Formats: sequence, structure tokens, C-alpha cells
Amino acid sequence: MSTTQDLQNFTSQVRRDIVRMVHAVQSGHPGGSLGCTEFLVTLYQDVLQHNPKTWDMNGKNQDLFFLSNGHISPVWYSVLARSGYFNVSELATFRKLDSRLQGHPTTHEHLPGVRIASGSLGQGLSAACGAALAKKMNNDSNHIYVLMGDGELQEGQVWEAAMFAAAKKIDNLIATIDLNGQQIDGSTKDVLDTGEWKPKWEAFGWIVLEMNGNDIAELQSTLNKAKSLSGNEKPVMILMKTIMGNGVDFMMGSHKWHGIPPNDEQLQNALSQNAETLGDY
Ligand SMILES: Cc1ncc(C[n+]2csc(CCOP(=O)(O)OP(=O)(O)O)c2C)c(N)n1
Ligand SMILES: [Mg+2]
Repeated sequence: MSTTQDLQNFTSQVRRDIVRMVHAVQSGHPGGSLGCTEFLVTLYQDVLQHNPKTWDMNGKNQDLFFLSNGHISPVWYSVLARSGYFNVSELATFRKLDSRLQGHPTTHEHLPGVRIASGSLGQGLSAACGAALAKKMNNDSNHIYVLMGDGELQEGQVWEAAMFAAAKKIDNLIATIDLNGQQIDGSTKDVLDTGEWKPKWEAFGWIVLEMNGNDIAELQSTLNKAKSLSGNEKPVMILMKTIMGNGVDFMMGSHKWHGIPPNDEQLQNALSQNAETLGDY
């Protein structure tokens, strides 16, 4: 198990990677990436049972993670690279022509760690259901994790998968929603006020947990709790409160940084707030 301080240091480096990647090509999605940094760092460094060196598409006897809100690829690519899936120097190719690190992940480039294309919102939970069922049929006791955005929940396909997972008792599935309260055009409340999520997921037959996704100690304990609640004939949902743009003060809490890059001055400001702990790529 990693210490909370180790994970905090890792998080700081990933934040640097995110802002440097989107700044370098002047495109990409820093807001959601920064808000989900603690989550992905804790998942990959402390929770997932995985072996980056023997990675393959099937992932037999390993935990699998699916990123459904594929636009937050900067944080995922950084965490994958720094967890050993590929060389960190490849982060410099983000969003460039012929790069394996496309703005939205696809399987076409064969980037280790990526098992589905995502970016077209709404599909990841369905893919995760299929993978989780396959694990059960193969008597593989590992878990399937998936992350979705809160704006993404407005996609109808999410609710088909929500019904399917409960009906089929897919209890090796641990889903998380990034509840940052923001989406591309404004706050989720202003765009489509959907009310409380907890009673909705419970009514659909899920076990529902809540956590602060920007608190590493809480992430560690809640993710472990989710694991301990699996195997009870119900899928597990973690409603994760985050702050969009977390860790870069002028990006925090606003949908405006959903998909725009920092300029030179803003980059320096963002970097000054996040120490270089593992070495820049
Ligand atoms: C099917 C589909 N419709 C629309 C989009 C355009 N789009 C990209 S991100 C986004 C907002 C998603 O909101 P959320 O999931 O909350 O992500 P956040 O802004 O918090 O990162 C939209 C509408 C898309 N990628 N896919
Ligand atoms: Mg959101």
C-alpha cells in the first residue's frame, strides 16, 4: 500500500503533466483531468491489481479500468505512463498527428492500458458491464472499474447499462461518477437539473457510496470499502464529489476550463502551484 504522501507527490507531478500536455498543443481538456487526478493516481497506484508490464487486451486475472469520459485523456495518459504502461517521454506526443495519445483514446493506436475507444459519451458503463460479465463466466475474480462524468449521465445509454447491471447481478463492477457539477456549457444544474443521484442509483438496484474525490485518504478508504461490498449480487456505484480544475487556483470550480488550454503565462502560474516531484517528461 502506498502512503497518502506518496500519492500526493505523484498527484503533483501528474498535474504538471496535464497542464504541460494541453499547453504544448494548445488543445485538450484540463478541467476534468485536474479534478480526477487524485482518483486516478490512487486507483492505479494503490487499488488496481494490475501488471503494466504484461498488459494485454484481455486482462485475464487483472483488474480492468475503463475511462468513459474519454476527453479527460491527459490525466489518464499521464497516470498510465507514470505507472509503467509506456515511456513518459511519449506524453510529449499528445494530440499530435500519428501519436498513440489521441485527444480521445482509441484502441486503433494500440496504446497499452487502453481497451476501448471513449470520448463519445455514454458508452463506458456498457463496455464495463460486458467485461465484468466475461470475468464471471471465466471464473476470474478480479474487478472492473469505470469512470463517467456527471454531464455524461445525461446520455440515455448510461441508464440502459444501469438497469442491465442490476438485473444481471453484476457484482464485480465498481463504477464512479465524477460529480464536479460542471459540463461543457455550464453547471450541470443550469444545463439539466437532475436532482439527487443517490436515490436514483439506489432505485436502479445499485449499492451507492459517496466520497470526496480530492481527498486521497478518503479515496483509499472508500475504494477499499467498495471492493469489500462487491460480491453481494449488486453493482457498486461511488458518487465522487470533485472540484473541476483542482490544484490550479484560477481553473478551479468553473466549466470554462472544461476544454481550453492555458497560455504561456497561465502555464507558468499553474506549474508554480504544483511541485516537480517525479521529474518532468
Ligand atoms: C455523445 C457525445 N455527445 C456530446 C459530446 C460533447 N461533449 C464532450 S465533453 C461534454 C461534457 C461532458 O460533461 P461531463 O461528463 O460532466 O465532463 P466534464 O465537463 O465535467 O469534464 C460534452 C457534451 C460527446 N463527447 N459525446
Ligand atoms: Mg462534469
